[in-house]
Formats: sequence, structure tokens, C-alpha cells
Amino acid sequence: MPTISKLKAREVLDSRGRPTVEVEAHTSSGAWGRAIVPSGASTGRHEAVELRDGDCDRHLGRGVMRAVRHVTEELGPVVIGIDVDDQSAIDVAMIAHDGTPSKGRLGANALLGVSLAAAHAAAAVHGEELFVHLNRLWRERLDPGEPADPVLPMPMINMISGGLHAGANLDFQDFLYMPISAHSFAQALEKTACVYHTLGGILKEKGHEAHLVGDEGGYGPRLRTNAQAVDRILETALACGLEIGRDFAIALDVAATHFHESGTNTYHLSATGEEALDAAGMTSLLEHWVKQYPIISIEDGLAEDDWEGWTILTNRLGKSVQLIGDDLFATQAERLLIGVERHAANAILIKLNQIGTLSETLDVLHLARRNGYRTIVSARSGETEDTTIADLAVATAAGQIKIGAVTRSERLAKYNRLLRIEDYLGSKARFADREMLGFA
Ligand code: 2PG
Ligand code: MG
Repeated sequence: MPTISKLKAREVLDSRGRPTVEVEAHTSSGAWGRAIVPSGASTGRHEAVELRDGDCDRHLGRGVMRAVRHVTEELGPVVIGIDVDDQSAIDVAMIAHDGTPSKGRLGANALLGVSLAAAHAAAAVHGEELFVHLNRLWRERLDPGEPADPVLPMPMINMISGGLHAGANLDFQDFLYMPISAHSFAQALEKTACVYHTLGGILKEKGHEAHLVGDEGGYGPRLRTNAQAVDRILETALACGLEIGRDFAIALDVAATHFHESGTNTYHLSATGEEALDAAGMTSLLEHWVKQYPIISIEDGLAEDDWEGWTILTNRLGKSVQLIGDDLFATQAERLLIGVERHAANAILIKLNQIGTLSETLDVLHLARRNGYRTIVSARSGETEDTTIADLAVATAAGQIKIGAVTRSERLAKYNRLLRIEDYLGSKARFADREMLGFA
């Protein structure tokens, strides 16, 4: 089997114009693969460390030349000669060489670049699509009889952005649209694109800056309240002739960590003015939202270390609502296991760069499935033309994917990749529809 023969790395720019790491993994057969690492803005405290240079003379300190050098000088000697098909051996060798739990010595951005480039190279060696190769890695983890076929994910699509992703005044980070009546990925996208454009028109009509979009392409209007964002989406869907709850549902990424004060363990929403809420108060607020609106999914409704709060939230809402841990779990098996034990959340967001290697990501996906947690593969707010997450979501039948709005090429590259995969699979294509996902 061909082995890794050479690594190349360079600094490229992401969708926010910030540097990130690109890696090429070459193999002894001549086949090679390339990957680019994404980057978050509302980054959780428990995420693997993204190494930045801190040299203020370049890219305001955000350069990644140290990570780039680590790819060729530190990781190259470690992975060269390893069978390119042996993803675990590649990842284990890099983790051991870094030697820190956070991957902070060499940088998770260096490790992930190599990890993903190697997977692309292995797919190229076999002359197969990446999702086919990833599906093989996935099957290795499954017990006999566990469903293993690729499935196209249901998208949750960003319509309005707030929080740290947009300049306006909304506390909640993402107001997302889920086309739950769709029976294929193409249909899901088609239905949503129409709503996105109509929403732009409606915001404009009401005097909002519909042309201003956040980091993920969602509109960034200056609305008075968080609730208004949902109202505008509902209004738009009705204008498009869609039926609430039947044709579509709403998902939120509250990203509560960024308005949580850890000293007092309280939440500070601009909507509630001076009054701070504790976890029970936040839970009541979210419960009220769920009663009022067709919300089927809430991500990071509470802060990343508020485990007690998460247990309250899950006990109160977990039966009827998908509660996703993003900052809470940071795609880490140890943290997911705490969640299982404490009955915190019932779904996990999966971001490759929160953990830093493909193998560990596949392990967490499998752990989540074994424990009955739904899985949502997610892009970061800083993205590029790299489409690896589309293949990952399909290969592991993750069920759901969160990429951003249906505009901006770093987002569309992934959506279009999913359209392509659905087309390749033809009559074999299966889509994670409402029934498969078990949304009531
Ligand atoms: C999130 C992500 C993607 P970021 O919070 O879920 O929306 O944002 O990449 O900035 O962490
Ligand atoms: Mg999030």
C-alpha cells in the first residue's frame, strides 16, 4: 500500500481574510490530497489549540507560519512512511509527537491539516470519492449489524446572524431554518434558497439593512429583539406559502457562553436589560420560546461549563427539543461522556478542528451514536473552499449538517458538494428526512 512520502504546507486565507493552514499530503504512488483547516470565532474554551504566530507585523498577529512549519519540520518526519490508508496510525503518531492534551505544542491546525490531507490522499490512491473512503474508515468502528450506508444530511441553514458573527445587536448567534418536509438534499436546498431570498426582500421592505450579512452569510439586521428575528423568518415562510411545523422548523444557536458571566454563573441578555438570569431562568426563557415558536433544535442554550444548568435544561426540554452541545462538548469524547453521565444535552455538534484529527472525530461521532445522541456536522464561521465536512457528514450518516447561509462560496462549496454526492449516488442516495431523524 502506498505510504506518505512528503508533506507540503502553506498559509492561505479564509472567508474572513484571516490566515489558515493548507496541507498537501503526497504518497509513494504519486497520488496526493489537499485540505484546508477552518477557524471559529465563538471558540469554546475546551477546543484544541489553534496555533497563531502572535507576530503583530503580519496579519495582526494571526499568521499561522509556525503551524505551517510544524507540518513539514515536525509532523513530516513522523508520518512519512506510514501507510496512507492507516488513518489511525497517522493520527496517533501525530498526537504522540505533539504530546499535549490540547495539541497546543504543534497546533491543532497543523495536525488537522495533515490528518485531512492524508484522508484525501488515500481516497486519491484508491481513485474513489472522499465519502467512500471515509465510509470505509467509519465502518471499521461499527459493530456487525449497525447501519453503515452513507446518508445525505438534513441541513440547518442560517437565515439571520447575531452574537459574535454579526455586528448588530442580537444576543443569539444563529437563527436557522430547517426544511423538514424535504425528501432529498436537493429539495431541501431548493426550498430554503427561496426563503432566504424572500427574507432579504422582507427585511429591506421593513427598512433593515438586508444587504449586511454575518460571517456565515446570514442576514445581520439591526432588530430590536431576538424574537423579532424568528418573527421575520416565520413571516417570510408564510409569504412563501409554507406551513409552520409541517414544511419547516426553526433551530437556534444561542451560543450562550458569550453572554455568560462565570463568576456569578449568570446570563446577561440585552433583552432582559440589567436583570441577569440563572440557568433555570434561561431554561424558562427557552421553554417559553419553544411554546411560542416551531423550534425543534437549540444549540448551546447554556454555557460551556454550566453542567448543572445543562441537566436542568435537558430534563425540562430534552424530550421535545434537540439540545445540541457545541462549546459544551467541543467534539471531545471525555466531555461527551460527562454529558451522558449527567444527562446533559441530547445531541452533539461535530467540528473537526475542535479536536484536531479525523480519527478522533470519527470516534466521537460513534460514541455519540452509541449513546443515542444525534449528531450534527458543522462548518466554522471562518471557512474556505475545502469541502471535507460534506463528505464526512454523508460517510458517517451523521443525519444533520450546519454550514451557514445559502450564499457565499465557502458555504456553497459544501452545499454544492452535497448536491454532487447525491447525484453520484443516484437511486442509492438516501436522505435523512424528518422520519429518519425522528423529529415529531
Ligand atoms: C458555532 C460555529 C458555527 P464558530 O458556534 O456553531 O456557526 O461558530 O465557528 O464561530 O465557533
Ligand atoms: Mg455553536
